[in-house]
Amino acid sequence: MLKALIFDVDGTLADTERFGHRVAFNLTFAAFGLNWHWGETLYGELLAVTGGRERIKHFINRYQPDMSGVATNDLTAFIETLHAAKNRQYAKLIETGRIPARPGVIRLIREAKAAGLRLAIATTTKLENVEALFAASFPSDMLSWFEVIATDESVQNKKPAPDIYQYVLEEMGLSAQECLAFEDSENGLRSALSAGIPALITVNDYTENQNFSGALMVVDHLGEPQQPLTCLSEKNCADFAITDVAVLGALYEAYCVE
Ligand code: XBP
Ligand code: MG
Repeated sequence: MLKALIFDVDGTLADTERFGHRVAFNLTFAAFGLNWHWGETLYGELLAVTGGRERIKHFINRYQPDMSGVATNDLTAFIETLHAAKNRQYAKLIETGRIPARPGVIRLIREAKAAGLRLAIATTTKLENVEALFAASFPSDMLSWFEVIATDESVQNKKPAPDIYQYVLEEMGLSAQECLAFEDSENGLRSALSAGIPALITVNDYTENQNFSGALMVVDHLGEPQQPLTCLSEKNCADFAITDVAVLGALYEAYCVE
């Protein structure tokens, strides 16, 4: 029986990458006097590396050969400082409320709670970033509906490793077959599937051309009555305009129950 929905954050609940994290990284680089700029295209490429600290490290290795002489400890400390400053910038940007929840997200969370489904979050970003997003762009108290909020702080190996989803399952005392995951990226999908959890994908501009083989369904967004979704996967796309609890239940019964 379907018991819980587990949501990724960045790119899934809201389009936080292009106008949130990316902008915050650039403001931080400028504040530190670095002439680095992550344009939209470069950021799309850098997103292959999950985690802000890991992304900065990858960027330095790939694009800043001048820094190759810096001792590893110094570099790690520098990246840590830069990343913490980026998250402060991110919180300021998010506070303005400029990044709303994606279509259908708040509706589905409400319906799921009303239907008695349990809720969790499995994200690569930090807890403070999740809190900032919910405070600014979600109904008050909604974050407290999530009984497990698994973040950067929860596990060591980031997506596409299964660790974050395994952590959520353990905390909730559920098996993978009792859950559905919501993701926007190939790394996120691989993470959920490696933990055995079926996953539904809502793509965005950064991820629409990624490989989503194995996904339960791929859609452009979760859909609102006034803003119907478009199904992008060949399989499992019945004729429905929104992803609601009844649709999820039907998909689950049809494709996830052995
Ligand atoms: C997406 C990520 C994150 C964000 C930036 O995570 O890979 O690294 O880009 O956040 P998810 P941090 O989709 O799993 O939420 O800088 O805090 O890592
Ligand atoms: Mg994501």
